[in-house]
Amino acid sequence: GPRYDPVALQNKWLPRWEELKPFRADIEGDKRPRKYVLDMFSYPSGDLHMGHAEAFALGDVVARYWRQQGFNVLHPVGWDSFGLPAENAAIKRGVDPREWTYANIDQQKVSMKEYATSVDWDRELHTSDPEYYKWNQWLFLKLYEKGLAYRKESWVNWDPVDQTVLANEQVLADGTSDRSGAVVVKKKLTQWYFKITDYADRLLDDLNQLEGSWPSKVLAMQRNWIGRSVGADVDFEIEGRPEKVTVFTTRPDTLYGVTFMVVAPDSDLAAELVAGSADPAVRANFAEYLTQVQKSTEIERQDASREKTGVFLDRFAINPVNGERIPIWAADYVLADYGHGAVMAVPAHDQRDLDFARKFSLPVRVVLDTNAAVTGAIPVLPINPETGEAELPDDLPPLDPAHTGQALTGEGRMINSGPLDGLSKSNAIRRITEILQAAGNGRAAKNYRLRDWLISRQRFWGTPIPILYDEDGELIPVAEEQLPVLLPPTEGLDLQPRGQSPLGAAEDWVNVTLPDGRQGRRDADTMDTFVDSSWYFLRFMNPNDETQAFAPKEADKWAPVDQYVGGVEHAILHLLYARFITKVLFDLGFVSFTEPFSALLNQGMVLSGGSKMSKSKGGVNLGDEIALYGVDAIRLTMVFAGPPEDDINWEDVSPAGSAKFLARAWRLAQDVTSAPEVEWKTGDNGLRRVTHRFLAEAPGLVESFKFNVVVARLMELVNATRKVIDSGAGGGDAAVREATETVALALSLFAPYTAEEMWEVLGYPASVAQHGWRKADPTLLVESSVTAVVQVNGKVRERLEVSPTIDPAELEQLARTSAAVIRAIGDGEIVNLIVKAPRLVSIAVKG
Ligand code: ANZ
Repeated sequence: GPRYDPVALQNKWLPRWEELKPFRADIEGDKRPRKYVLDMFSYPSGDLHMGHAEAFALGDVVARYWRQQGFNVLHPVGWDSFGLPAENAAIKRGVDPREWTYANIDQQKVSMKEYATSVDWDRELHTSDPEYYKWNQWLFLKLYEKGLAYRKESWVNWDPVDQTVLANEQVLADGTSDRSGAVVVKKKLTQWYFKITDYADRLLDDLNQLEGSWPSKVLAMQRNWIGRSVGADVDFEIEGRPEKVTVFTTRPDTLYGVTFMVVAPDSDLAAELVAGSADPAVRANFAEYLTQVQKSTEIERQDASREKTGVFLDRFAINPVNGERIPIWAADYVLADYGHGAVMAVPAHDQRDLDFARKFSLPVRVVLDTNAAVTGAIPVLPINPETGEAELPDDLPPLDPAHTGQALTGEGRMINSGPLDGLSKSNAIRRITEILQAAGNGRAAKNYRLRDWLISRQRFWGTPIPILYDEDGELIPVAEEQLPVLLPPTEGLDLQPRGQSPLGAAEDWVNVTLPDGRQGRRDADTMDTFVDSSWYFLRFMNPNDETQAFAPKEADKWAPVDQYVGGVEHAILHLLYARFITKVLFDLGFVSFTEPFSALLNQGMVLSGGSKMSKSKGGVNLGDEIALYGVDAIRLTMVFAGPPEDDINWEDVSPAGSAKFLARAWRLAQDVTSAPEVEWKTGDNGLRRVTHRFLAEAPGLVESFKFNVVVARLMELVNATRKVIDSGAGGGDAAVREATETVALALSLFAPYTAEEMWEVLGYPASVAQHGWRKADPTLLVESSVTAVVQVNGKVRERLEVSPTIDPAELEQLARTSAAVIRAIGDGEIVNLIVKAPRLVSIAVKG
């Protein structure tokens, strides 16, 4: 007979689908309920790889499933096509980044189509098209109007290899660039920022809405990134300076334990304070220290184990609660852009301050007795009858951080703290905040780890920032009607990174006539590509709309995205930015929801030899695997390997096994001899039960992402069907057709080519993807028998196969007549007998 030939099936069905467009979302007229399923769009840096193959297989199961369940599904595709890799490749090869980018897109597109992702190709978008990036510029102007886009001169993370600024999020934990791998350095530049910090509270609090539908790991990472700290701002007078200096502290309770103040060496405050010192040696010392500090990364500076360094600024502050005069130092463990860039140092209770105090011989004063119990009164200690003094138990550590080197960070009772004495830590925090507030030199305050989003890039291949400057540097936003500000041709431009945007050298482009006729210049920087991806999900409803970024009415009908699928590497950056922009658009009245992605699935990675595959490290090539086993077998292997969020070690799975299984399934359809009109009821009852159990269980399993379990059950169904065919009943049995159709419907989620072919062989028109799932017949779900257990004095003595609807009296009768039960009762007297039909008979016997 014919042979299962996956490549032939691909060649047959791919063009048919192009024609039929079975995956088109109906944006307007459709009455069906809607679902929006979105895979994180891909960066066109080369052809699709195994990682894409996993993510797209998983997302596609979800999209195909909801379609099958009767939903009008929007499952679009786009390309995140601006960015450095295109520019770097273009520089290397001397071509326009456009050429490289669009050639890669074409290649990925062919592969994605072959991979049978059920996307609506009519909605494809590329962020590097002027039709798209025009709306990035529109978005920028909206943020600017709202005061959410601003320019600031500041120290920025500088990638010395790519010669560009990096967002904090792009600096890896070891202080290197996530782009080039170079060690990131600091540089002072005037840059554009988006004021995401205005949204810190909402970004944090709204994560609660996503609990249960986003991976808890991602929620935790977002919370940690936003990093809200609650405490107080305290104002310190400075000798010889009219203005006070404010510090942020999470521990205002320790205010009586402050013995010095530390400011960030790279803050304006440090420079100003040291300039006020009369001692030239102090100023020289500071200057030298600052140079040294600027060579270290933020990550190094936050490393608590690092040897403390610092210099005395020859200035003094006054503690507002006790009037003490404390020296002011500059040290790099204090960061310029956190809190107020200055701290009140409490060495007894803060490890960093203690390390610093020990290094520079500064005083340490304990203000919290961590040996005292927190609840109830200070414990009554045993009194030594000879000395008459309270005796500390031996196992209590002495309150001597200056000598032990261990800061006292635990709970306790306040001491040496005037009005706070005797209070617990939390009560002291409350009390001192009130005291400060009443005296006007402090107040409750919050701080965030989150920084504003730096969006300027000194590179060519991105969205031009729609801002002009006059000769005085005065800023003029480009009028909305003038958008898009198009990227110029690359001809004659040197794209080589030089620390300034290459656009600045495009004379014809950068020099403009201002609206009032004067001469001006364009902002030559381009936007971070995370701007592009922060709102792309809103563009898919009307990707070709020339009048607006997106249609608010359509956006509200479809968004938020019901299921977002993508890698955990986007746990912070992309997701945080998309959440922020969604909230901004909500505030501007463009959308009526505040979270972009209702549910998130992070697929695991595909590993080879235990390590992540990548272009540089090599690994398994997707194209080769597809050539060997076929698309369907690869897709099936991806979903069968385990829970979607787990990594897949490609050596541990069997695409050959998947192909074999698909051939088995396909052969069932070949062997069915009955007509589509055959009466199901006449079929083999046992097989019908297996089929209907599967029909009943599969949807719940898919919805809880147990795709691998669905495949396992499907294998059982295929085996049961084969058994009936081979048992002599043959392919004419109605139950065989019913089971095989069910196999095809289920396979359409995982192995679309095989499923489509089976569906045609079974006598139906394409496409199986448009056919609904079948409802299970409840009468076939009733179990035909259950096991009843008979216990005598708690011990199981008999198991009986009985009907699930057995009468309790009948069950008791069966139990009483069982030989094993009679033996167990022996001469005893039955004192109690409980029947719980159909599962249990429990007999209590005495004597
Ligand atoms: C006094 C104190 C006493 C502090 C104590 C802690 C413990 P989080 O939780 O990360 O918000 N701090 C404030 N601004 C800083 C800056 N710019 N750079 C480095 N450290 C800074 O940390 C807040 C605490 O970190 C603040 O509370 C302050 O030290 C320090 F027993 O103030 B604390």
